[in-house]
Amino acid sequence: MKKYFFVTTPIYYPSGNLHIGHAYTTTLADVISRYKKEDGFEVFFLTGSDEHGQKIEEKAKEQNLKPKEYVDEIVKGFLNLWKLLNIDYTRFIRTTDEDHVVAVKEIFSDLLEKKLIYPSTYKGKYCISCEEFLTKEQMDETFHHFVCGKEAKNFEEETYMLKVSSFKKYLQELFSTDFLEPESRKKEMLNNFINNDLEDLSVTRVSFNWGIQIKENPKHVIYVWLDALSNYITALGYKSKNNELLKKFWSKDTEILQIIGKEITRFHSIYWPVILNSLGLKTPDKLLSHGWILSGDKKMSKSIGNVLDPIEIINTYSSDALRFYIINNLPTDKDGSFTNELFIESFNNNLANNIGNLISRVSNMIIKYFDGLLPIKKVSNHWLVKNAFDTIKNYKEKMDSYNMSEATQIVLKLAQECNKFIEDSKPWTLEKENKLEELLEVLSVLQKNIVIISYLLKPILVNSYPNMINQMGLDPKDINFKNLEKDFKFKKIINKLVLFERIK
Ligand code: ME8
Repeated sequence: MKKYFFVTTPIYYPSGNLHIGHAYTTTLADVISRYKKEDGFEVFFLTGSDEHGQKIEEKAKEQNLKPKEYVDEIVKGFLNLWKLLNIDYTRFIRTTDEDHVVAVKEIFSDLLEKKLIYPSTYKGKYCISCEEFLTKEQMDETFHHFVCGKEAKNFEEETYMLKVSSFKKYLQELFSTDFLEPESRKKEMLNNFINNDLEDLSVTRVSFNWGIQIKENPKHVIYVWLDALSNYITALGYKSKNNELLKKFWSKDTEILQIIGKEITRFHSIYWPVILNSLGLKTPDKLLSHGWILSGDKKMSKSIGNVLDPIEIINTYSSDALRFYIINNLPTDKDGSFTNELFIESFNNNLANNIGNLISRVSNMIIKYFDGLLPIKKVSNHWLVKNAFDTIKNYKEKMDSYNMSEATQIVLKLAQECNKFIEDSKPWTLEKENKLEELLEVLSVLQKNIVIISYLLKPILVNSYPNMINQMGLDPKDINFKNLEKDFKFKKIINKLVLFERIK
């Protein structure tokens, strides 16, 4: 039976250029998407830009541009970054895309008709920078938002409200499942919102224009979050004539993973399921709410201005190096750091000294001792090859539960074992003592293991993978999960490439 996988990132605000934080989420999604493809899934990977709202309207005004002109420029930068970082999305949705705009209007009308949206007024505090109505728990005593440090403004406006409060029981049931990860975030949502004052959500605004107008009362534009969250289904053709993609990728049999940063967990774990439930659609199987990349002890963020530019890092090192650091060094269940020192240390330890060194030692020995081609030798019963087969199984278990950092570390551990195996078995001595059968076995074991290691790192090391595999005398397209444990027909190794040269 065909397996389907749908993975999404948040759609980012084009209120400035993207930084390492955005690269983090998008790389997580890209790596899991590439892994699922290798594992036989048909995959739809969605990312995009969240272009409406007061903040964007104000930014455009500062530059004397129309909002659309302003976002068009910034979005070009998004696309360029994703290209440089090898992000292989299926669709890049913009909330100004015509099909999205039409569908959001329909969604609003549908919910209004079902009386799940009703006209009202809203009074409270609003953070423009985060486009979020704040509760008192989210601000300090001078009304500064804990997340971005900006002062929230008084807000009183005619608005339409979504009846979130009547979904308390539904949400409590949803939160008794493992749909939201990590567990700590679940508790936070239950204590602060669901089991506390579960308030209705304002879904339209009248004090600015840059948004999707509702048909029923054109002075209202849809408040960014109803517009933005809907992208996950409008991108698949929800409310359009052609909804083949929706049937495939938002069905009960599809595995749906949504990856977000922890500050938008409330929107994705409470309001989004309420909207989906109101529309009669299933809730995603997993909402992975990852921690922040910090700069010092603060969230790296556009509004604070303490950001690192991923393009600089890609140009200085490489996109594979950045992808590797993100996946290996930034586990999703905690906050993480990104500094030049940590980045270089991780690159040198893991990619240069461990993986790169292993590949170059083994390919050099195959060239030196066997003229680049080992006579066929079956090694699948060797203990180290058996370790590699276990590694495949353990890696898959971790990847299947979206634990990409641990999956990577399992592979790195195998590479360390291989390096140690070289030290212990001393192939150079075997050659001197003319123990050619033993030498052949050692090198055949290592060659087989390097193919496995390289293949498991393929979703991360997109540009390096073909070189890693060529360096072992194989063609990248010859390898897949189905034949990974079988015997390969290696070709003669000619090249001596230096992969992952140490950063000085
Ligand atoms: O919130 N560490 O857009 P946004 C880790 N448009 N991840 C980070 C990060 C950091 N320091 N900074 C940003 C929005 N991110 C809305 C989303 S979705 C329907 C609408 C990542 O441009 C992380 O994924 O502020 C976070 O959730 C997202 O960027 C916020 O991007």
